[in-house]
Amino acid sequence: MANGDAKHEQLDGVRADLTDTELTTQQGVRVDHTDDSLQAGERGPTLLEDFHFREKVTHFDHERIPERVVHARGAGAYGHFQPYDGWLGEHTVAKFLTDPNVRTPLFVRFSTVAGSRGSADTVRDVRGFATKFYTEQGNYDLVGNNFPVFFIQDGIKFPDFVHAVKPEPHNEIPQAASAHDTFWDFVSLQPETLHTVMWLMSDRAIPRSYRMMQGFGVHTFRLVNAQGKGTFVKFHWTPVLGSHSLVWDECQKIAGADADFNRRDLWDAIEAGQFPEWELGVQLVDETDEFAFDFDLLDATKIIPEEQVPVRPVGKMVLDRNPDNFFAETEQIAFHTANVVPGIDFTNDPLLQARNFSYLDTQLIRLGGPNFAQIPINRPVAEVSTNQRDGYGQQRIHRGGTSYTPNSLSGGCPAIGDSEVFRHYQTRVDGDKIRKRSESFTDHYSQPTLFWNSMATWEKDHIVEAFRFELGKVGHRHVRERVVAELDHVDHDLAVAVAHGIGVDPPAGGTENHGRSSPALSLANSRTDSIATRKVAVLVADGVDATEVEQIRRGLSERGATAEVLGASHDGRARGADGSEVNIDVAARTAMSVVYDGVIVPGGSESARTLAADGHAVHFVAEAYKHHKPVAASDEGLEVLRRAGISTDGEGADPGVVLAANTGGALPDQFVEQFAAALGKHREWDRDTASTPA
Ligand code: HDD
Repeated sequence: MANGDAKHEQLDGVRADLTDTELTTQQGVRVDHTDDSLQAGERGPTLLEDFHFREKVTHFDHERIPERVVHARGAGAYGHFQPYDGWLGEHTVAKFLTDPNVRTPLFVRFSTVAGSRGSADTVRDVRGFATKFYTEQGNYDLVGNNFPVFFIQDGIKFPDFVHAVKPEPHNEIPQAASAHDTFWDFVSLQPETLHTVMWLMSDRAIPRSYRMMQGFGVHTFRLVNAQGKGTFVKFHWTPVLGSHSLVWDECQKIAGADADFNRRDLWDAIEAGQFPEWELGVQLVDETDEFAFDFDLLDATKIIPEEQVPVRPVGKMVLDRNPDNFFAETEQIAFHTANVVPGIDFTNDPLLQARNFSYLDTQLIRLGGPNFAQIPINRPVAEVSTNQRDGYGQQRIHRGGTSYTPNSLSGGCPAIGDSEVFRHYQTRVDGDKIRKRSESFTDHYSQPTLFWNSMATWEKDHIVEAFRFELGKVGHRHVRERVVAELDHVDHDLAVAVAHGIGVDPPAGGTENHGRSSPALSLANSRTDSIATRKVAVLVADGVDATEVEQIRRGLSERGATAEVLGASHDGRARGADGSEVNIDVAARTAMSVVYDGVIVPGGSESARTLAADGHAVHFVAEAYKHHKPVAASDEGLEVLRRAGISTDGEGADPGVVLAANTGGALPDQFVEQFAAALGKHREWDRDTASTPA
């Protein structure tokens, strides 16, 4: 397969394994001691001569680099991309998108936007989804998000937007949260933010997993074919596992219980060989249709509804390898929207144009100089041959006496090629020099309304709750009022519902809702037929029915999910009712239900009695139920559910509660089957959990 492992072969040259080595200085001198500094006598001062001490501490003093000004918190992995076939060749000369025999190595970095490097994963935020394709024709970076739209239309507003959402400057509070006055002040004064704010208040902003979220290139880009003809394109990543989200209460608890929740999930899945996969799809618009829409294709606050222009599949991405070193790879990777290859070009989207300046600029400060493309993670697998020389951290030893074009002294090399070169898309540009937003960018309400109309009832409820939570934290009343007034232009019912929750008078009635919707926008329409990689907690104590535990383990594993048995001590054993031993995977006291997708309490009277009397276990079950997760129990285990306030009488039980009574020691086949079906649905959203005490 062409190119498949080219990046790894390249990186093998710099991967360092220190096993069986002896400690040296950076100069390769072996040291005899590293625990005490060189001193003038016992209890005496440290000597300047101690080069080992100075080198060790100096390096430490310089170990930190500036974190990314946005998207500081992230996690990444290696993988590859391969097109299914060559159909896109009609529209682009980009080989990695059109040659099914080419498997392109890549690195993806997922991120949150607002928080610092050490902030929690499960905050309400946009997720970055940046992919660096190491193609044979040079590096191509698709620097996208898990939302298809952005908060602003022109990059000159980016510093304003980011200053508003970041912690407030006087006290640096709050961390990694938009629920504060400056963000909502900005939103209320800048209606172009509204569409993306709707996404931000939706469950899209709290993904269950990086592996279960979509990715979007956001901008309209341009594909260019061999004849130089352009076609507008929007890029989409669709996760094979479907798109699923957490609930807000859960997110806040996970932020404490496991701040690395999404990062760990990605890492663990890859280590376990459960390689995350996405399909790359494109929406194509012929150039003759540039003005066929009721919005401007250059406006990054707009989507092209999928019902209007379908997403056509191009190929598949698989992530199959974790980095060896977080800093060297995930921290030092440098994305840039202007890293394009022949066949992919820009449009005049003013947000994209600004990005094409900003990303190169930011790497210069972040990575310390103009040679950051030589850092191993950033190096293309394509040959690099430039006349650029010198600069901090130059890694190459360029031979020869010329570093300019044209030259005759080096035979004119590097020469200008004539095949597979990047040729900028040619178009006529004509206009007055003006500082003005295009009139075609002025409709800020139709698409937020489209998004709202497309939501399932439970999604709408979550959006209203999110607005209430966020605005509930806004101290300035007039800001809350202005946001509600803006929402009234999106949908009157939404504005009224939000107003009621935040102590603001409901608005009189705004713009009429246009009534259009786009089903593709709803998470309710994502796939629900797989439980692959889901994690289920099985609560046990001494006296548990060991046969049932085994049946649950096997049944879930056969369907691609994992059962983790929670008991008294990690790596310990519980005594089964029949005297056998049951392995404990996780110490129950260290675990919270929020990091699981569902919970099962097997039978066994002694075990069930212990758990029913254990507040932690009862809370565990109640909390899972509150978060709409599937909950199951058999025989005496039902008592634990009842203690958690969950109805176990056949009539009162909801579809996400799976029960097996009088099993006689073995679970009926349909027990795991029904539980798996509920797990596949992800959550039982219609469950009323208002009174659940958790
Ligand atoms: Fe940006 C990082 C995505 C608008 C300026 N951005 C960054 C990352 C992602 C995005 C995923 C993290 C890359 C990584 O993992 O290293 N940004 C977007 C999307 C945008 C967007 C989808 C709108 C469609 N960004 C945007 C604008 C500007 C920037 C308008 C500036 C005018 N973005 C940056 C940056 C960052 C960045 C300051 C910070 C660190 C970095 O670039 O490498 O240059």
